[in-house]
Amino acid sequence: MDEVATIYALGTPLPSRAHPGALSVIRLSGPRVADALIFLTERKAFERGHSVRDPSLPEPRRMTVRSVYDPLSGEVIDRGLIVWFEAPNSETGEHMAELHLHGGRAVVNGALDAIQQLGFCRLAEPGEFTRRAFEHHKLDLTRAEAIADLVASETAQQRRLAMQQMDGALHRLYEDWRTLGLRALAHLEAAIDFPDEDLPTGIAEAVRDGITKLRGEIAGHLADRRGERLREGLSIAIIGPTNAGKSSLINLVARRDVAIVSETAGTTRDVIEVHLDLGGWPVVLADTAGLRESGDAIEQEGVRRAQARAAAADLRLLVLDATGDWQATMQAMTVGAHWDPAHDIVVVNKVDLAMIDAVGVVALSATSGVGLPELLARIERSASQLMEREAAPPLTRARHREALVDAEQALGRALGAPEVALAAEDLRLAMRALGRITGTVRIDELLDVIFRDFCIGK
Ligand SMILES: Nc1nc2c(ncn2[C@@H]2O[C@H](COP(=O)(O)OP(=O)(O)OP(=O)(O)O)[C@@H](O)[C@H]2O)c(=O)[nH]1
Ligand SMILES: [Mg+2]
Repeated sequence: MDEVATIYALGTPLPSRAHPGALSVIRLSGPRVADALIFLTERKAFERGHSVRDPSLPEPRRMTVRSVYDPLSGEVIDRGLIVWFEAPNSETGEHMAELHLHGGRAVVNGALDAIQQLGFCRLAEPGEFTRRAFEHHKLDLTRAEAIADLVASETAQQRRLAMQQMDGALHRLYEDWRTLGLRALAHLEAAIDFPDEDLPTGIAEAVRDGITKLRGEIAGHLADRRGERLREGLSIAIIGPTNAGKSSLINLVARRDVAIVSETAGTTRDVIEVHLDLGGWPVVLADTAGLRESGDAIEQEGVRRAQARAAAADLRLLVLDATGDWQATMQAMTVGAHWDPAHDIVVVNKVDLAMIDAVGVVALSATSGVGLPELLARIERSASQLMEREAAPPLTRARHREALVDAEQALGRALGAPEVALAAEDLRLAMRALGRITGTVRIDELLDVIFRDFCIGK
């Protein structure tokens, strides 16, 4: 068997001339971290091939000031804070060390070169620290994914979701389901092993009820799109008749000219998107083509896309022109399956030109900004209603969704199976699918892809 390599990597961004950092952190993990620490922090120890101090390692998990030396020349590269973590009490479960150095380019390059010169460490591959933590049972896959999400999170709500998942909320949910399923499976297997003694009807019913309940919970979880919305952004479509001021509105909210505004009706043809943080909610706001009957083929296509976007959006803003008969347009456009009166918002624009007197709608002047605070407050309110936190943590990744769909379908087949043995087989498949999410059931070729995927800083 190959010896496990001692790996190292810069954990903070590589400093550039334009962006040197105050600090940079280099991490090491693996069986020879203690040697590396001694050779890097004791001058000439590398030449001698051993340490003179006793005990030469700093106390574990305590920051210690040390000079870092070039092992070959003995030159001081920097003086910084060193931490030694003795296995298994480290993030990866292996011996680990952190070098907290000054964030200059020459310091970082000098220290990385020094480690390379030791000859027994290699640069970590993408995701390798996380993978080792997983191998040593320090993390399950959902927690590892949560760390990647936390690093990538841009809004406060995304951060909260990632923290919840990092605390193990999803891990517990999926493992609890698996435990329930495995218990039912044990009963079914007992029935197969002792076919003559019929399963007491009480138990058969309990097993059936258990599977039905489990399947219902998974289906409910699958129907819940909050987590994916939070990761990808809540999608909001701005819709309405031509010339109502939809593009003016997106420019106002985005505080820059993302869309062309003109008095020519039918200006916007394509869907234009901006990513925003509204009250901590990540939002993808989309401007669309004005809705009207048109002879122009390009504009017709724009209208078709606008309608598709409106239908697919989580939230719609209907923009109307206060100088026209906006009540009639509102009545015509707020009917049908795609309009959700509880969350969708009617915006009556151009109130600088015509006063309006109406309740339930937002009065706005996209040119002056009057009414914008009310509009933003309404969007935030709708967003938090749509995303309302329930007791159960939401599903966050397509990878989980796929496995849950497999599990749910297998449970459905188990319930309809004509024989106990077939039901048990389907139940086993369902439990395997659940185990794939947390990594309890290992699929090695999948793991490679997953870890490369959530490698931090890539
Ligand atoms: N006075 C006034 N004019 C506005 C206001 N909002 C938009 N306009 C004007 O209305 C015209 C149409 O604005 P747009 O933002 O291009 O309208 P649109 O809904 O995107 O139009 P299409 O893309 O053609 O569907 C432009 O001349 C804007 O300057 C407003 O609040 N007050
Ligand atoms: Mg427009």
